[in-house]
Order: sequence, then structure tokens, then C-alpha cells
Amino acid sequence: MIKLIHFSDTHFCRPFDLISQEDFSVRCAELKNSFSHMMSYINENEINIALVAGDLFDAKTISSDTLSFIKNSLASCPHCRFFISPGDADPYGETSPYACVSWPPNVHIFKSAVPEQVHIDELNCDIYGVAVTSSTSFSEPTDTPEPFSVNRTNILVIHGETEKKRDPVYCFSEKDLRESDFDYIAMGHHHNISSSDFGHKYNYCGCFSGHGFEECGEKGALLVLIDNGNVSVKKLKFSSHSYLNISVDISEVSTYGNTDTAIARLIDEKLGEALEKRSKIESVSVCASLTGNISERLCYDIHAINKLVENSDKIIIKDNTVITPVSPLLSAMKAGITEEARVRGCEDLAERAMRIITSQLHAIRKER
Ligand SMILES: [Mn+2]
Repeated sequence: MIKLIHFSDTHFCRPFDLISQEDFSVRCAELKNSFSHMMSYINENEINIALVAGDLFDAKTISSDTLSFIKNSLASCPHCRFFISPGDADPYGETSPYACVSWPPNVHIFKSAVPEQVHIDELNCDIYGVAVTSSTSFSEPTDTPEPFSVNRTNILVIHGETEKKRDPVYCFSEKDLRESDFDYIAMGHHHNISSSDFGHKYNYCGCFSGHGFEECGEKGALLVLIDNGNVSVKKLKFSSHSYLNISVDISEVSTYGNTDTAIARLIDEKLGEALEKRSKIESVSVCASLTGNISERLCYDIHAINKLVENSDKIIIKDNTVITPVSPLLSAMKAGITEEARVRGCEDLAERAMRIITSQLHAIRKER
């Protein structure tokens, strides 16, 4: 049986979405810890092969310390062979760390757009891969590579796209991937995992760990077992931190009494529910989005609310409410601004203008 780990898009040294600047070193340490967990898993479970489907690091920002950490990590699994297909964030080129520094002997780096084949005779297996290079242009349609010998287990690792987009990666049709003779195709580039049921023989494993609020939910790697042509795939999670978006409807909050406290309580409730659904409480960064239609009379202060919520150091609050004025004057103003904003093609202007107007009204009311 061949035991594989398929991961991609670790994006070491890519900036994180941060709640506060102090979180930066914490996020970096967590990512490294998660990576080390995966290395322990590889050793403990005697994984034969690790397929790294691109974007291991961000070449523009990678530090020499982190590069050493990555190399030492891979070297700490001497019985596992790592196959790296560089992606658009870490393309292969003369000046790339893939070419300029020495890598451990158990690491193979694909270097060109022409598929390269590596035999692993003890596993009766061939690994194929291509690199995104510094000269790869966007969505360059390439023939899907095909394996040379069908009586071996054939695996392809690639950083590519199945939908036409303007990214400098290889583009393949899903149909070609589905119909190819590979036993397994390890894809990287999409930061979301491709499917929950793993019905395909090609999969995107999703990014290894989220770097921001666009990358929420369970992240990690895929464990792929290939036994006599039968392929089974299972999700693995190594990251201890995740990003979480919650939406908090404040349209029912009374305009009387302490509105900040009432809204803070709603956020606490929503976050409690969201965290309860998780298997274990872990480190989270939360973006709480206030939603709903509210009247101009609802007065609240985002900064004050942020101080009142239970996990204030883990939460940022965004105001996405829509002000629906009660007063005829404000209603008419909003309608006028909305129409003007539509004509000028800046749709969000009306909502921003309403926020400025209502906050001025609240300030005036307070002064009285
Ligand atoms: Mn990526």
C-alpha cells in the first residue's frame, strides 16, 4: 500500500489578517507548529510520499529563517519522499530558493513545464510533476500529461486551475483530469478543498491553514491511500488556529437603553453558538459582521462594543447594517444619494453617507 500526504498552499511568509499587530508572531508560530505536527504525523504513520502541490511559501516575502525551518522540517522525515511542484507564489526560476539553496536528499523539486517522471521502484510507482516557472503565463492551455506505463501506480502533482482565470498557472479541463490514466492527481492553487466526498481521482487539498477571513473553516492536508489501484482519501487537520466569520443581525435591538451592551451580548451569543459546533476549542480570529435593517435612531459605538464583548482581543467588528430611515427627510435624502451613487457607479456611497449623517445627528443629540 502507498501512503501519501497531499498538501499545498502553505504560503509561508504571506501576511495574515490580524486582529492586532501583536498577533503576527503568534500566527507565524502557529503555522510552523502546525507544519511540525504534520511532520510528526508523517513519521508516526510511515507515510511514503508527500505531494506538495505548490505555493509552499511566498517567494517575495520568504525569510531565510523560515526557509531553513521548512528544509529542516522536510529533512526530519527521512523516510518520506517529498515531491514539490512550485506554484505561482513560489515559481521555479534561477533566483528562486528552489534553485539557489540546497534541499535535503529526500526532496525532489520539479523544475519545468515539461512533465518529469520519477520512478519509485520499491513502490512500483511513478510520480509526475511540472513547475510553474517565472515565465509561465496565465491560463496557458496545456495538454494534460499522461502516464507512460499503465501497469504502475501513476501519480501527478501540479499547481493548476480547472477554471479559466488570469493566474499564471496551468489550466486543465476537469473532464481531461477525470478521464486521464493517472491513479491520483494532487492539485494545488484553490484554497478551498475540492469536495467533501472525494469522488474524484483529482483533488484540491485546499490551503494548509487560513491566512485570513477569506479562508475560513477546516484546513489541512489529505491522506491518500492507494492499494492495488483502489484510492481512498481522508481529510487531516493540523492547524490549531482558524478564521471565523459570524453574522450578527441587530435589527431587533431597541433604540432605547444601553444599545452597546445589547449588541455586545448578541455577538457573544452568536460566537458561543459558532464555537460550540467545533470539535475542540482552538485559537480563533473572529470577524463579527453586524447586519440587518436599522433605523437612524439606533445609536451605537463599534469601539465601545468591541471592549464589551467577551473575547475582545480575538474579535474585529464590521458594520454591514443598512440604515432604513424612519424620518421622511432622511428617507428622501437617502433616496437622492442612492440614485446619484448609482449613476456614478459607486453603490456603497449611499450607505457610507447615511452613516456620516446619522453619526452627526447622534452627536448633536448628545450635546443637547
Ligand atoms: Mn496559493
